[in-house]
Amino acid sequence: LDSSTPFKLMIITSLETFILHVPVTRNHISDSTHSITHWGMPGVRIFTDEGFTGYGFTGTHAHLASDRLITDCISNCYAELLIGQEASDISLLWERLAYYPPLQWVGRAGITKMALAAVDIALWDIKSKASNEPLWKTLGGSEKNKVEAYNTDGGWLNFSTQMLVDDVLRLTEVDGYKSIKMKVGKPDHSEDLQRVEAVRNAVGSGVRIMTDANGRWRMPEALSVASKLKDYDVTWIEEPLWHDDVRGHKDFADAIETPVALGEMLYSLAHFEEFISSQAVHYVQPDATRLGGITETLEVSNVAYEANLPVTPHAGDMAQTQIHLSISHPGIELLEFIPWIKDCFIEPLEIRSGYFDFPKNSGAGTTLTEEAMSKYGKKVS
Ligand code: 0YR
Ligand code: MG
Repeated sequence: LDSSTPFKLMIITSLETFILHVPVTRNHISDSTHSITHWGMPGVRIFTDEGFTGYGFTGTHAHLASDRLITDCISNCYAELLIGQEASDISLLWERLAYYPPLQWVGRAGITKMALAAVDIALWDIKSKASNEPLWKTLGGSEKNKVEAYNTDGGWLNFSTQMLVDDVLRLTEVDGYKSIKMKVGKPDHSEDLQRVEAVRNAVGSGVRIMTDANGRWRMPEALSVASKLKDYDVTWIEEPLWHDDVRGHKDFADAIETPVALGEMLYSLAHFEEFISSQAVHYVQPDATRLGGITETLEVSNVAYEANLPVTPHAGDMAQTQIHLSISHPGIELLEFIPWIKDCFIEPLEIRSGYFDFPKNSGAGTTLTEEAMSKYGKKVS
């Protein structure tokens, strides 16, 4: 190749937003703070003059009015910053959107950030489709880097103890998972410990159990329940306190033996840096659908890795796209998985004996089937 050959440009020509509402397994699930029947996927398709189409989406509780705030942000505010631009200039476009004066004025977190996540993922999808390789390769990943899956879909708080035990046994004994997560945060705290004990007794000592309180507790109950989790060899307690409380999580982490996991509700690298430098977190859980996409999740993962903290991404995308960055990042060995949306994609994720298969198609794994678009699609406005 002649070194003077210019790179082929891929100009963004147009974009279209979408909103899918996909049913969860068994009609309805709850954790301590949320109760849902569908997973929401507000997202965007970005078209280029080279014929590559990028798909990106974020994850919500499938509430149409709030999902539309995200798609409106993309089509009414971000679109004019993207159309006519070079699609592979991801860092430049990320900055342009994240620091766009009128939008950063009204939101450096929440809706604007989740809209940015969808756009960033779609741009990475285009970039790796144009390179004709899966995103994990574009990001420098290797097939030597196997990623373990832990399954959250057997551990919901609305399950009876019997259902919980049956489901966890199916996941571990039939499907081969070596790590599972269960929810805590029942109104009656003794019930939390009874459920953890029942699961530990059922699975024996060879399975990792993670627990997740989804931000429910106040400090006294957090300390009282979590101080006993060590008796059941629990790998981590996730989101014991409300999401923004750095000082509280630091005090909590100092007081109990079980490590603390959090991050699924943090919207920026700066927020992660605060938790990490305050030693308020052990397992760092960035989510590419809540941070500004793949771009910012890689930055968070680097900061955590430097601080010798394991990175275990939260799956707002149900792992569909974060499997790629997990394969590529040395700090990530374990990734959450929930199966709700996998069959919406051209290449559904597969898990074998508790490990993710390596995606083979080019792109970020986000290309939706036409069938899913028409079956679960909602009107965007
Ligand atoms: C349901 N994983 C989580 C679900 C789950 C949430 O609200 O989104 O429980 O994603 O906390 O760690
Ligand atoms: Mg969680």
